[in-house]
Amino acid sequence: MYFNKYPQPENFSFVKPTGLDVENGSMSISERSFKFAFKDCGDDVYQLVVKNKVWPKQYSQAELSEPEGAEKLGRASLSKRKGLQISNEDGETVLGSREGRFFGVSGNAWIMQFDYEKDLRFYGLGEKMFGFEHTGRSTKFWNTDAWADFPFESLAEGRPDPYYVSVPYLIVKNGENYVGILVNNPDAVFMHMNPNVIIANQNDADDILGTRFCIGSADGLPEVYFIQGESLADLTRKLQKLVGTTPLPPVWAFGHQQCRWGYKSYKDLDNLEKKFTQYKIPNDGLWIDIDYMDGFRVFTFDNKLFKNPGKEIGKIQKKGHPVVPIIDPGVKVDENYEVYKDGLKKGVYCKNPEGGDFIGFVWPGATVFPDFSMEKARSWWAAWVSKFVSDTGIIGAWLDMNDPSTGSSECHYMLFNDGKDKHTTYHSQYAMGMQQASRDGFLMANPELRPFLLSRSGFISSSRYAAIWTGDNASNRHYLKCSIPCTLNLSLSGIPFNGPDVPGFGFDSNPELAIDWYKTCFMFPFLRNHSSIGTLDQEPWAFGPKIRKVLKHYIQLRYKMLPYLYNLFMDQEKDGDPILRPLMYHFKHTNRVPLDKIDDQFMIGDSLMQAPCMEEDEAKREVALPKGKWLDVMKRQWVDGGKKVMAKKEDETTPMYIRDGAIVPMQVGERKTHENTLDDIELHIFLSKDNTKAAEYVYRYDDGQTFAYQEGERTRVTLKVRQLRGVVKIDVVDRDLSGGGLKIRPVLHAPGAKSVVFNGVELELKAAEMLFCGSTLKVRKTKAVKA
Ligand code: NBV
Repeated sequence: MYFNKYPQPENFSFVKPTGLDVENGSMSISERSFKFAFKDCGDDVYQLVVKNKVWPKQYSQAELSEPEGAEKLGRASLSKRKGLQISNEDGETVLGSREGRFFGVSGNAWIMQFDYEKDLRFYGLGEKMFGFEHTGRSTKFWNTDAWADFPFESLAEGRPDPYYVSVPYLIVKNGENYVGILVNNPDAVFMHMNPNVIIANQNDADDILGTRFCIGSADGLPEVYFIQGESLADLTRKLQKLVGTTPLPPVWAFGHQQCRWGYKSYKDLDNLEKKFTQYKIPNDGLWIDIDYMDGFRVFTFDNKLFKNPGKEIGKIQKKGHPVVPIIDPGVKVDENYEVYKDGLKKGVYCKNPEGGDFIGFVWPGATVFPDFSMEKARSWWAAWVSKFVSDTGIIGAWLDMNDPSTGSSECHYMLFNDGKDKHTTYHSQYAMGMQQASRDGFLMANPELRPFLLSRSGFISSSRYAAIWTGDNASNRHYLKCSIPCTLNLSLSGIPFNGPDVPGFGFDSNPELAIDWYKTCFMFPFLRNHSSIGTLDQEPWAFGPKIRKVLKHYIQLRYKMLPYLYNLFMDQEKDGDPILRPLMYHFKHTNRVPLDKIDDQFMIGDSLMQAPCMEEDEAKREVALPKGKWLDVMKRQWVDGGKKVMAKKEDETTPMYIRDGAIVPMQVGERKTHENTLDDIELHIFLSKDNTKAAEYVYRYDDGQTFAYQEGERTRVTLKVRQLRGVVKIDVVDRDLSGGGLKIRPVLHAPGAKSVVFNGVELELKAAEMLFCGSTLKVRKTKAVKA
């Protein structure tokens, strides 16, 4: 497979208006006949499926919510002359086929070309390394193992593409209108967003044809969803309904995670636990990498490193640190190894074209691979995972190398479905099969516990099973800067729970970089410190006391704001809004404050906005501040938005802006351990002097680990806040204490407030200070009250 050469429309034959029979759902293209169905699935989602014998079945195992199949075609239309059109509420066309290029084929490959206008903007595409807005790019979707599939020298400052995760989902922005195009096809899907590249790797060559905006695939059933959205938020919610939202993870998954390729023994875990306690740095998961295994045999432990894994893991977990082992899919070929023998007996491995088991060369040497495309292999794997979970007491796992990485063995010889299906039918879904089976295994062992799985690769809808970390990055500013757009686009593409290795995986990190990386990512949905073997240590204390103090502050702050993050995740599960959002998710792009290409600022929920300093020697940076009033945390002042402002780079602070009217639940005081007190919170209320608008916030908490919340065991308190003539009124307007009682401690960031009244009772206000993002904020607090 070539990664930077793409199918081009010139090599396709397109259906002519005379060959398109819309009434009967058939078309002919140079002597070949195709059947098609274009239907309205409800909720402004439209599905096109084209059938022909070269695409015998739908190989995609993406779990999409069943389209309803209404008769009408709502905001979409298909006609001989214009091809496919999607319009907005007012009937204006947002996306339309390029004339005469509605659908084309080239052998088994297919393509759809659309009208390109220079105002169109492109986003999404799942996990990509090339920035937030994608105009001018061509890309493919094919899960890769970046460090093995691209020349090593090209990685450090490069933008390897395709990357680990394949989500062929393109967001097209046309003014304030949006259309999402989801290609439900596991083969090598490609997309052109008007690239100016004709000769591969020659960026200066002109695109002589100009309007190259296409989607297609090298093979496989053309099943394409078109989703119309009135805003980016509306579109994202509709996409999430289709692909499924991410089930609420256990609360420990939102804490800080400590990992390193090299942690491998009980001694390492014990040592880490002691260090976090000694320095009063909160941390949840402690992760162990491949060396804990006996000769890299999956589901085993090296008995010199763990004498009694169950007991030793239990000891660490009792102290509040879930131990998260890596699990690779490859099974060592070894006649004396139970797992291998069992799989052989059950016939669960991928085949080669000669009918033998496909052999790859990964950590254990010669390795076979469970064929997750088959139910029997998924349940076989689930049973082994379940046993591993029961034997060790683990409550989460780290699924690596599932791209799948086959080492030096060409993966096209790896066949699926007992050798009947070629490699391309399942390659990019392999990780998802492993995630599904692993989640099933955890649930078999502990049906009441929410498992946490982290995976390297993924596919459409895989966020139902596992979170994603964005693979092997490098400890440098290039990857630091890429981390924001990469996480934002994954978040817009149906994978909201994700994050990079902080402060960088490959090569050595350094004090300044570690600080900038933590300041940037401390509120990312997933936060894990992970580094490669052979690199300098980079635990939060590794760079000395001065740096430790700063990193500790940001980690503590994440824990302080954990109730906010956790509640954002509950919203995600219910409505589909991601945690990290681009500014244009909430604000309009204007000429004064253009937002459509901003990739170095982001929103955390709808209340907090960060604009981190990521350059090495910058003294200050420009920040786009959308309309409205903001609390500039560094300046400790309310400032007017609707313009660009400057922020200084300082050692301990970071540019953070809080929206007027924001209500942010936080844990009490400074957080020194991972322990949470979700039933006793500070309620931070941010109000500029003249803000008289009512604000509402729904605070929820549950036991943080089981599914009991689905049976109603969750506390839910709706609060209304309003400031009028210097009085801040806080009222509980709805209350369900099914998960337990709730104590609230209002904290005011409201310079105009003279008094505060909670449920009709005036509370005494006391002046206090609070260290927030390195800045000492003057606040006023009241005593705790019962909700
Ligand atoms: O298991 C070792 C590493 C792991 O630390 C990393 O996070 C994975 O992305 N793993 C890849 C295999 C080695 C890659 C060079």
